[in-house]
Amino acid sequence: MSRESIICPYCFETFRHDEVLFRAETCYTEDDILDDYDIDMMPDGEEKMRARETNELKKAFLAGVHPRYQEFWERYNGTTEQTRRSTSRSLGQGIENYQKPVINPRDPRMVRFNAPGGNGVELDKDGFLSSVIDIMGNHTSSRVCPRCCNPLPHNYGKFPVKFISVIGITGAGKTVYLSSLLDNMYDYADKIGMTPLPSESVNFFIELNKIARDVVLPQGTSPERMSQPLCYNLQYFHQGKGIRETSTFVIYDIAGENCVNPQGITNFGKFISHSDGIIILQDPKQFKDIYGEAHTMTQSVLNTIISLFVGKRYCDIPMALCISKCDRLISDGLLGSGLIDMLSSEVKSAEDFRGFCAKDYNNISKEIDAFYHDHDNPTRTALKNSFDNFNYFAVSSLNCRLEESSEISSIDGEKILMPAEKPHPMRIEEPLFWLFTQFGFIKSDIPIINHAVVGRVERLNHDKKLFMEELQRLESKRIIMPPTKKKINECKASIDEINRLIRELTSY
Ligand SMILES: Nc1nc2c(ncn2[C@@H]2O[C@H](COP(=O)(O)OP(=O)(O)OP(=O)(O)O)[C@@H](O)[C@H]2O)c(=O)[nH]1
Ligand SMILES: [Mg+2]
Ligand SMILES: [Zn+2]
Repeated sequence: MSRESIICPYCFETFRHDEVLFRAETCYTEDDILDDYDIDMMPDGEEKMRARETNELKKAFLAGVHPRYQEFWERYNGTTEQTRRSTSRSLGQGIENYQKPVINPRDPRMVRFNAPGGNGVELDKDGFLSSVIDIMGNHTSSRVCPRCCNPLPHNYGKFPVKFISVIGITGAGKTVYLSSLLDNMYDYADKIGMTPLPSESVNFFIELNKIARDVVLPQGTSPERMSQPLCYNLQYFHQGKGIRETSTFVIYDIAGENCVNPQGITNFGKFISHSDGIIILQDPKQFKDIYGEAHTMTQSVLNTIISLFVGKRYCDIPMALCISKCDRLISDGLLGSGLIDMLSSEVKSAEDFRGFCAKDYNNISKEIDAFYHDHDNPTRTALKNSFDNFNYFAVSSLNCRLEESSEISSIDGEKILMPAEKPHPMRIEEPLFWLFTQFGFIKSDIPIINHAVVGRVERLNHDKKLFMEELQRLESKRIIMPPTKKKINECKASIDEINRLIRELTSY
């Protein structure tokens, strides 16, 4: 259990568990508050004093958006936080969760100090400040970040956190992917020996973006808006450390458009630069030789990612390049039968234990690499040259017949589609499993193919060629003086070193 500082999943500021603020359930509106003038006019006495006291207290619990919350969301065209009405215990109807008064648990005028000894608030069984009772007697466990006042999910901060960005152009399938992935997480996680803990915010996201037969697909989000981060706790047996652990995952849904324009990079870059893993969803229409639509966005996105992790020769953040909607490529006859067979089969656990099945995966990865070679070699080259830890995936979150519904999208005015049969997602869990192997959470049966190695070996071979040419030039001299002899030896040593590196890299 981590008692270290907590990183806010919104503003990335760090703070201690007992520095959090709370959203109070006690909540008044302007209508509940008396005009000071009316109190002044009351006859002097105890009643007047009590009225003034109560009125001041109510003012402290006045509904309204906290200025720091407001400031955070201004650059994203307003908040995307929604209030789940069925579970909201909000007193005032029509009051959003983010309008509830923010109270400071260290302020005895706002909260009851009911810890033994009456000096402070009570901590939970893990020693965390996770709930308080306000001075009006109402309990709250809605913690918010002390810097940006955004909500912290239940238990957030107790476990180590991994941040994952899912990036893709508008319409690439991010929302459908995340909703399908999270909705099926119990079954997927089980394959690798993990157990997801219930998460109200994730359930709410799935409810809002339900993927099912005869239910309209989610409407797109405009790119400048920021979707709520999705926080998820997973329990597992850490196959590297050999102990049971819980980790928190925070997943961000980021429109690729924000990785190419400067304003977008300013606003969204921090989510990417704080990421421990990245999933890029590439829409099949981005293969321009296939569908004739010129979308070179993927390379711009890659360049932006590289520039966000400056100071490194390679970008070593694990990156899953993932073709979305691969059912389209299949139905359009663009994938070979071998790859189709592999993609159509279920993601399996490793043969002897609940880990990553690289025996199956490596073949898929090789085939998709070949597909990129044929259809989007610039992206493939950019990856091999600049990323030290990437891999290829192809997924379909729907893989079912779609029909037009009668609903019209408020964004592009087109009819919204809906699945006409039960969706049959294809291998959507695989990129996540791969990230887990890279985080060291699970093991794979055999070493996982690493294409970046190929790029590095290519570069080493190129360097070796230059040294060999230099060696030839030096050795061809008629008279070899000691300084030349020294250079020859240096060249030979460099070639030996390169050979050693190549052997090391290709020994898997
Ligand atoms: N054939 C097929 N279509 C898909 C699949 N996933 C998504 N789509 C289609 O792509 C559309 C867009 O998917 P979204 O998940 O909303 O895309 P997004 O990346 O979230 O888009 P924005 O929110 O606009 O950035 C869906 O409405 C579907 O019509 C899939 O696996 N197969
Ligand atoms: Mg979306
Ligand atoms: Zn914050």
